[in-house]
Amino acid sequence: MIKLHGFSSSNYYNVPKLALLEKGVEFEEVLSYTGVGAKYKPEYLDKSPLGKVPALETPEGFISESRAILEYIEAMYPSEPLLPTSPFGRAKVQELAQFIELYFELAARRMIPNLLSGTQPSPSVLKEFDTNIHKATAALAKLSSFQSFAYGDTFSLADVAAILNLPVVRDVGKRFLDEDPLSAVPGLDEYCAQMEERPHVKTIRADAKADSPGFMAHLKALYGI
Ligand SMILES: N[C@@H](CCC(=O)N[C@@H](CS)C(=O)NCC(=O)O)C(=O)O
Repeated sequence: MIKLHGFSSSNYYNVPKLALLEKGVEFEEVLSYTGVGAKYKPEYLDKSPLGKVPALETPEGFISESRAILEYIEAMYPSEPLLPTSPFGRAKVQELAQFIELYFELAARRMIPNLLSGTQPSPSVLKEFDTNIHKATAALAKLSSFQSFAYGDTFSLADVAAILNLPVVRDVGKRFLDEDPLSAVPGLDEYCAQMEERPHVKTIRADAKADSPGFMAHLKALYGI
């Protein structure tokens, strides 16, 4: 059976996890927090060269990078597809997923340490986030109208990206900008509420909540935060 290495509080880990759950693929979860190196799981570097989460253990070896893992999952388990059949549709889903990761998740990620440790980000980082996120928010509405799904009329990898990454951006915005930068995207609130009702999204949220004390204890033990 394939094994997914990582931890359930990680939005990147949850990307392949939600894909596997939605596709009904059996898999085993192997707990591994971030911060691998001399003090913690140095052997993990053989699974994921930069020590990043997630990593997928397959009969042929390990795969790191969530996007590559998704590609493997989709090719190996084609039933319950998470990509449309047409080349154009596939590209549009990937466009949206990549857009969300690059211009939302990565913009907010720089402030996740602040969110976790209760510290203030540097004013220059915050200003850059503020500028970039408002630009990206206006552009997002051009890529999706967030009706029932982010793209087309079935659940896809665009929904996986949206429902796992956009809430983090909202948390960062509300905490450090005193506003939800995504509130201006038409349809997004209703869409997110609907996605949260999906049974596998509920599992992801419940597992993240259950993992949170362990992750915080790990951060404290490793970094003192
Ligand atoms: N590009 C990677 C990013 C994964 C990533 O940044 N994961 C975080 C956890 S949410 C991590 O491992 N951070 C530790 C680090 O960057 O050293 C992917 O798509 O898998």
